[in-house]
Amino acid sequence: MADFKKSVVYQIYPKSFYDTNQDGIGDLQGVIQKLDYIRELGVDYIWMTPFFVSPQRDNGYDVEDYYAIDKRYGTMEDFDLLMQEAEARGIKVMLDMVFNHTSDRHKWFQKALAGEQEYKDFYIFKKGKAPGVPPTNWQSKFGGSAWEYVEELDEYYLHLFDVSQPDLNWDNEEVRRSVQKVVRFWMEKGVKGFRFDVVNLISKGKFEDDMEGDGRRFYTDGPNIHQYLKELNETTFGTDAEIITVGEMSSTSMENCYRYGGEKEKELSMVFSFHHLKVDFMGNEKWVIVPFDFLKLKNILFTWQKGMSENHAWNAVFWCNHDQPRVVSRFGNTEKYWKESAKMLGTVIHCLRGTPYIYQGEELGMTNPDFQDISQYRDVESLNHFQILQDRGLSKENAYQILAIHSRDNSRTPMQWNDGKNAGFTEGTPWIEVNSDYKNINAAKELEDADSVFHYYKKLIQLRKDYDVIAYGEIEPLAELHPSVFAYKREYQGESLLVISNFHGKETRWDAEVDLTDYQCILSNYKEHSFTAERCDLKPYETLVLYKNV
Ligand code: TEU
Ligand code: CA
Repeated sequence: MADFKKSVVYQIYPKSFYDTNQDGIGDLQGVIQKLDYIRELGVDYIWMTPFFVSPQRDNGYDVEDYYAIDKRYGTMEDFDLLMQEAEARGIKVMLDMVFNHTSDRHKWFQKALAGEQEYKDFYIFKKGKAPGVPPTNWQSKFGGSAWEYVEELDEYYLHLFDVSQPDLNWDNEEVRRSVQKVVRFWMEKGVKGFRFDVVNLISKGKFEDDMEGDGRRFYTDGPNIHQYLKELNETTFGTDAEIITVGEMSSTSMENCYRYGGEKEKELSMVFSFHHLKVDFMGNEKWVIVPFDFLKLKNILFTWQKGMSENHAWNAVFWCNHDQPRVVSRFGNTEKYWKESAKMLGTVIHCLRGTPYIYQGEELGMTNPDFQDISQYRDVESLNHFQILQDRGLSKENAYQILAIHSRDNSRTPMQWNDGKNAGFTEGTPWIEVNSDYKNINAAKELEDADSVFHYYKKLIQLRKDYDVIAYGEIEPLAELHPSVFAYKREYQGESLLVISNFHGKETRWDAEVDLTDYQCILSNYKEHSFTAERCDLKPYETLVLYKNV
């Protein structure tokens, strides 16, 4: 059985990882060449975001052919070699399956557009309510209506994401069978993990106008979702106990996640949820500037930690991915305490109950690039919202400030390998600009520095292997109302772990709710610490991992 509780996953966004043929786009050969770097870090899995044939309107989350590699990334031979080379290093490969929608260039959709009923049933086509009025008022997650009119058919199709990403109709058994075939194809290639993109959106409910919101309550965690996941499990990865799975759950509820990631449910190994990353939103509105709410962040994380634990379900724990800004820019400090805060944030996540995910460059403390002009952005969501924000009356300057904080491109700048041209990512012109801080923040420099963020992440990963309490322990929140301290206790078979972190740039004191006698510090981002049996005095962004075995 794959012990995903002892494992750490490293996410690779191939487009921005390493370019070997100098076309400015990272490729599979690039991943192969950097496998030794990944092994050095000590992770168990690499999760590769989609590299299948795609028009790349949404960087591969718009799949045109699930069975073939996009030429930009390489060939099937490259993929097979990657599998071999990864295996030789004890690294397993997790693929990203995008089954809520396809690209509009997928042959199924092309046939649907040509009027073939069999394939129209693969998607969600509906008549408008009246001429020029879409079937419902639902909004696309990338802005605008979620429906697109097709004149030849006099019908609309649903696209919860970009107009080029039509939603599949999972209520059609043929769709479910086709998708299962794709999973089995990649299983036969030795893939040992799957991440399922926005998988809690696949079961659509009633098609009604939403008078309270953007429509999400009608299709999120929909009526047949658990049945469809159980069926997918049974017909594909459930036959191989070595395979781990994670579902990306958009705007989900905890009650549903008890089942998605439930030990006995036979759905998925674990779930990504995002509520803790909306603490710098206004409700569901991301395109605003508000300081992050620290108490809310703790409250959400702790509520999920306890709820999932009590209900025997498993979380993926993470700050970063290819859709999120860089965490050190978001919740840390990119100036005086860059290194301290990057290490602190890593510690908070890695010692929680759940499987930690590291997004490429996070282990170096990579930051948001602070783009100043729309020409620097590539992401369809950012480009759409740059316009939408101005249509709402905001100035260009204001729109830029908001993008610089929230754009998904913040995490998509090239991986910073060294201080040479384009940070060593490519000799050509990178598809998206390199962050200008690469002379200070890069892998070559950090590999040589024993005190670097990289070496600290290495220790965090190793800690999970060395201490069962991190992988299997219960969790108890501490300091819940403290304005700057994030603290919790883990316990397992006589082992006790305390993780105490200062989330702010000022010294702070925590009057401990637990007796700190007999605890030893096993990891910290400072050399000297000050704690007694009753309290902890924490320096800016200080983090302490204390351990005791009775
Ligand atoms: O993302 C799903 C998703 O809804 C968000 O992460 C989204 O990027 C955010 O809400 C926008 O504010 C997944 C993929 O991770 C993302 O890259 C894809 O664009 C999306 O699905 C569509 O496949
Ligand atoms: Ca390339």
